[in-house]
Amino acid sequence: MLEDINSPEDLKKLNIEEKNKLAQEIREYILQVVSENGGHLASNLGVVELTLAIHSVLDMPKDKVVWDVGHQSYVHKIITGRKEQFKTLRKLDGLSGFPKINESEYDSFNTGHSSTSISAALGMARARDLKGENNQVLAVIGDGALTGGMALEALNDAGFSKTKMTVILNDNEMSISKNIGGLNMFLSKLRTKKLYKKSNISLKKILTKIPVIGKPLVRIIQRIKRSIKQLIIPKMFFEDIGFTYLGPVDGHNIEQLENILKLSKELDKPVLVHVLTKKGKGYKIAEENPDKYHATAPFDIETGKPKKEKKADYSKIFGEKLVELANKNDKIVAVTASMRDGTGLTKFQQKFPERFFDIGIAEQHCLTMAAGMAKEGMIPVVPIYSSFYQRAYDQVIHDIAIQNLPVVMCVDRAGIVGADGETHQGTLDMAFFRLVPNLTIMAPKDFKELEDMLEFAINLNKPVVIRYPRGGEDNNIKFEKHPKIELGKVEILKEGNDISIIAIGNKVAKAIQLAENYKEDGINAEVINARFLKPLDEETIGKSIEKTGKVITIEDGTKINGLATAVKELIVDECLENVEMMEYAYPDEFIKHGTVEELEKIYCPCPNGKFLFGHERRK
Ligand SMILES: Cc1ncc(C[n+]2csc(CCOP(=O)(O)OP(=O)(O)O)c2C)c(N)n1
Repeated sequence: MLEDINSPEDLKKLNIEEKNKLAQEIREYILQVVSENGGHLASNLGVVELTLAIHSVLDMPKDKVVWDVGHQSYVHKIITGRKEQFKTLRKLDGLSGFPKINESEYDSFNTGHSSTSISAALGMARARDLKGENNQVLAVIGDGALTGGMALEALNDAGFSKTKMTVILNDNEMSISKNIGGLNMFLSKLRTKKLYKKSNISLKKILTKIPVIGKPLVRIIQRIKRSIKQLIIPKMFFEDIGFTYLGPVDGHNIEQLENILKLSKELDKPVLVHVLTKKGKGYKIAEENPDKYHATAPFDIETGKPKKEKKADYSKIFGEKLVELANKNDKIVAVTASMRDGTGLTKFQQKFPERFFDIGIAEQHCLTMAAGMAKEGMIPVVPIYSSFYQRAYDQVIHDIAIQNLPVVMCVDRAGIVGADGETHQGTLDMAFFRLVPNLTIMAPKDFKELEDMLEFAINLNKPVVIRYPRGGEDNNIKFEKHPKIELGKVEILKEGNDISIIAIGNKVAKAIQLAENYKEDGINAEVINARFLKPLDEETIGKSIEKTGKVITIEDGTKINGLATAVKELIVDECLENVEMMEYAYPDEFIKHGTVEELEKIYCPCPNGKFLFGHERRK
């Protein structure tokens, strides 16, 4: 079947039985490619039938679909002319794992971060109305993403606006881990209403008897349905805020899905279609462990085991140290925005369930809630991926920094993260956090320094940011010494007179290697582990630069407003004369997808591992 599908038009020619066969083939294809390339498996296996139904009923690219988070867009990509390219999924210059408007006209809007789809779709629907056009606009959002504030803000606006659009709620009861929260409790009431399902079936029967669905008739049906439903479902939230609620419908039954989508198309107002799916559907190992197979590294299909042994990573070290510290200090609490496993908090939850809070995919609420706890004497530790901290910037400023509250903000996945691409690269946090008064910002050179920094941060009684990368330590360098962390003080790793190499975080290992390279040419470099981006150890760094007259900065952040900028400011402010400077930092660009190693090479300005200065550089 799949062989003949090159566009949604080909799909439309198939009958339901053929579409079911196609669904099976697509599952196998996704499994094959993701097991080789890595990627988001379980979410995609769960939306195969839903995606086929959407493409059967809609007329894309005229009609628009916004995929929330976008990690579940593989099926959509496969049937919109990217079947062959799908083999290059997440590879450098290959297909992105997320929708990209530059990749295909079928991708209506870029996504990657959660809970944006309803806002974007509503914007598109309003633009359509202003232009006098009549295309369909759909947002496909998971029950996890629905816990994000933006999604609720958008529902509020869309329901009230009466704008014609459809929100498909893909409800699999899972975020990455089990979904949480009051909304989830509400959805579970909807899921179990058998009577309500029946009323849908009768609705379908009525509709199939009528060749052309007249709008007034649909409205009458709506009214009947509504009155039945109000009897059954107390406080029908979606309807009360202005949506017509259709469902729940079996998300693996293409025929039922097509029927309900056709009905939603006829309604001239905001509609929410509640679709029940199973995460990991069709691959037993993922069905049983949907959290583990939400996003996966390459694995063996037979056993489900990863192809490469997983080594210790910063998140794991962080989680273990936090448990150790929490054993001694009962003020420590851990808060996660739906990323318990990814941020290393699983053990903490097991050990201290009452001091662990998963608050949903809601980074803004997460930080302000943590601020509230800190205000009342707790020490909240909040690990969030760097790119998701972007969401909570004002909460960090307004609720934490201004009140100088002791929240320990752990920025996981800092720097280039690789295959997830531009929405997930963690390259901006140093730049945006450095602007904020009252923040202390640090980055460890290795695991042990992360442990020391975490302990230091917990005792600091001020807002602190600790940033660390995805994955593990740099295996080429083993640091023997770990002098005590002191606020705003560097660690001098090697003394020298010719060049000052100043690095931060996991790039400190690179600084050591660079110094070794220079040694071959008889150049004696001083190597400084900055430890703190803020407050910067201006005295020690200033003296070193004054001594050598040449400085190299290395960081896994942007050229703008990171370590390089801080050192430049120091040079100018202190009137250090005749200083030559080279910086190793990421350019003012969004960084594409590929492996971390490939991307470091592309975005690294030192081709042969050495930096040139002055006239040599100009040549
Ligand atoms: C702002 C933000 N925070 C966290 C994430 C990480 N994340 C990606 S998918 C996901 C769970 C999504 O659950 P749901 O919307 O129910 O979709 P499903 O995968 O279950 O289909 C999370 C937390 C993200 N993409 N964006």
